[in-house]
Amino acid sequence: MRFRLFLAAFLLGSVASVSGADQPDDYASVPKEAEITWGQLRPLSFETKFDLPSGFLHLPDGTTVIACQRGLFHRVDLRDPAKPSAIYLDFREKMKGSVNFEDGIHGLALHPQFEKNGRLFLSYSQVDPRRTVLSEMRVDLKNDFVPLPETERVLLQVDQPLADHWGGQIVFGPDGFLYLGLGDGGLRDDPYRLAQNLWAWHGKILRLDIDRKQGAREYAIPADNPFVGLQLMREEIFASGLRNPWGMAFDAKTGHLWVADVGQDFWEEINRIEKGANYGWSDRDGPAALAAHPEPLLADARFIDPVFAYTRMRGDGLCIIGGYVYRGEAFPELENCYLFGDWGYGLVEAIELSPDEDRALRRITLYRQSPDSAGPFNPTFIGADSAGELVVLSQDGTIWMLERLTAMSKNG
Ligand SMILES: [Ca+2]
Repeated sequence: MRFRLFLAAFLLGSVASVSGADQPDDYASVPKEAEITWGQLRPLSFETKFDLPSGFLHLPDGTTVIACQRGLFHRVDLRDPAKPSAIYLDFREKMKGSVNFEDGIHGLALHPQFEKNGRLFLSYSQVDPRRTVLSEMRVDLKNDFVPLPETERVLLQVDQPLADHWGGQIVFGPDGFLYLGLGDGGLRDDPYRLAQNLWAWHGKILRLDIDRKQGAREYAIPADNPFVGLQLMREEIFASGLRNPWGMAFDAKTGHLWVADVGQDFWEEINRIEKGANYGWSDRDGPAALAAHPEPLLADARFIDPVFAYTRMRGDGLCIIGGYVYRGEAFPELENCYLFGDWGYGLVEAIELSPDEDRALRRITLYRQSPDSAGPFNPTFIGADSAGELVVLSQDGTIWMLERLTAMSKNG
C-alpha cells in the first residue's frame, strides 16, 4: 500500500542527509528481548487469500469483516478458519482505477450502538479529484448485518492533491465520537506544512459527533473539541502534528488513544494522543528536529515527543504499523504492553508501558521474519480479536494470531 514510496523516501533520505542519526536517542536504552519462548505467531489456515488486507472489525455475532485495499470485504470466523468465508461488501467498482500504493480502503468501524442502529462507517480514497471519503452505510439488522450499499451517505471529504500519506483509519472513542486520522498528504518534508497548519485537516486526528448535524456539516463538532470557536482553526481537529498515522486504537482499560505514526527517514513513532496536543511533524521527526525545518512553523508550538520510537539507523525497522494495548487474558506475559509491527522488516513487537505510560520499560520481539522464510510477511494492520488477542494482517493476504507454545509443542 503506502509503503513502496516510503522505501524510496528512506533510501533517498539516507543518502541526502544523515544528521538525524546524530540525535539523542533515549529509546536505545530500553532492554530488548529478542525472542519469546512462550508463544508463536502463526498464520491461520484460511482457504481465501485476502487481496491486500488493510483492516478489520468484529460483528456482534462474533464473525469478523476483513477489509481489503482494492475494495473487497470478506466475512470470516477467526475461531474457525476452515469455515468458508463470504463476501460481505464489494466496493471494487468504486475503487476502480484508484488504487496505487496506499490508496484504497483505509478504515471501517461500527457505531457504538450498532446493534440498535446498524450504522457502519467507512473511510477510503477516491480519484477525480483525489480525496479521502468518510461515509456511513446502514446494514440490515434483520438479515445477518448485511450492508445496504444504496444507503451510503458521505459525511466528509478531504482533498488529497499531493501523493500519499493518507492515513484514513477510523475508530470510535469511549466518548461515542468518531476519530479519523489523516496523513500530511504526502511527498517529503510536508512541503506545504499542512501537519502544523490548524486550518488544514491533513496531519491531524479529527474528532466528529456523527449522531448530530450542525449547519452545513453532515456531523457536529463535539463542544469540547480543543479549537472550538477559534479563528483560522478547524474545529474538527483533536490533535495535530502527525505524518501518516497508521494504527489507531483506544485502550480497552484506560480509554487512552494510541496512534502509531510512520516516519520519514529516521524514526518510527508510538504516541499517546492527548486533546489539543501537537506531535511535532513536520518540525520534528521522532524525538529529533527535522533538518529541513530549522524554524517551527508556529512560534509558540509545544511538541509532544513519542512514548517510544525506534530508529531506522540501527536496522530496527522501516515503517511502523499500529497497534493496540494488550488487554487479553491468554498471554499474561503481555500485560500493559503496546503491540505493533513493522511492515518493512516483517516484524511484530511489544513494548511494556511504564505505569505513567510515558516510556517503555522493555521491548519484546514477538516475531521476526527470517531472511530464508517462505513468503513475504509484511504487517499492514495490528489489532485485537473480540477477546483482545493479537491479530496481524499481512499484505500477502495471510492472517496471523499468537499461539501458546508449550514444552510439548516446542519439542514436537
Ligand atoms: Ca512526532
